[in-house]
Amino acid sequence: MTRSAPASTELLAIAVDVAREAADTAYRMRAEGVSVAATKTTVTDVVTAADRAVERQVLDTLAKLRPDDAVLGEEYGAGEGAGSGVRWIVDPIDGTVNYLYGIPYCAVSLAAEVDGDMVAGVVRNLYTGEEWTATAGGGAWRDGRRLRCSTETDLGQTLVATGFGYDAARRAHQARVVAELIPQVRDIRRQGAASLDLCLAAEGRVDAYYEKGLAAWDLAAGGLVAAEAGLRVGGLEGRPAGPDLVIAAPPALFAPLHDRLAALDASGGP
Ligand code: LIP
Repeated sequence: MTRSAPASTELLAIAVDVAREAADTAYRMRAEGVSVAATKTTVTDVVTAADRAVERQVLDTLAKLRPDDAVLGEEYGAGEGAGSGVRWIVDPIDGTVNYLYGIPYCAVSLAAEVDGDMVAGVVRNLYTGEEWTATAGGGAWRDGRRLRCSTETDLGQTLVATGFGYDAARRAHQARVVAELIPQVRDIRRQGAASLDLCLAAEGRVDAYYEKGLAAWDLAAGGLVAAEAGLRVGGLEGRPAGPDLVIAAPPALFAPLHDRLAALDASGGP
């Protein structure tokens, strides 16, 4: 039995403060110049010293503020905590390749889960300072404005964001999928950071988003923002959104996009 967790608004306040400090660090380190510190799954799956330093900062701050909480981060993995029921999920710099190249589309993503349910999340573009927040049942917000997703109902008029993995064989499969999809929708946008793509979908700056291969930290905060803005967020055939496939679409578009992606085997391939 876990001890009673704080209210989602309290967890969100912590997440926002921690994310702001982390974004400041990431931005400062970018200005000082970053380079590839290591590669992960492939030679294009890079990690910079900033990824590691920012996640270390987030974890150290959370350990001081919430010592009994569990954590899961892209660079340092899982920490069990001491039974508080709260788990923090962090992507220190989502859009790492954009960050490396100085493209202003990368974010700190931090979410809080209580007993397995996502309850609070923040995504902060570390260049523009745009900040998306959400609490479960409390709506999605950007810089104080309540967000509502697109009301598009026609797949042929839908602007779809997506992304590709780092493995060449997977990318080849994903390219085949998007090549088939692109004539059937308004257009595609590949911007390079899942958490931001989900937040743009939350406010209708794209109509929908899908991607295969997301990790928990890519999806945690942006997925909550998207859902709280009215998007249906899920996977194929009733499965939850996850590494096989994430689809985030307005309710009227979810089924048509889902069926098109299923027919194209979007969750398949390597
Ligand atoms: C990125 C994702 C993005 C995907 C990129 C990359 P990272 O995460 O946010 O959606 O298309 O290939 O995986 O690696 O920058 O944290």
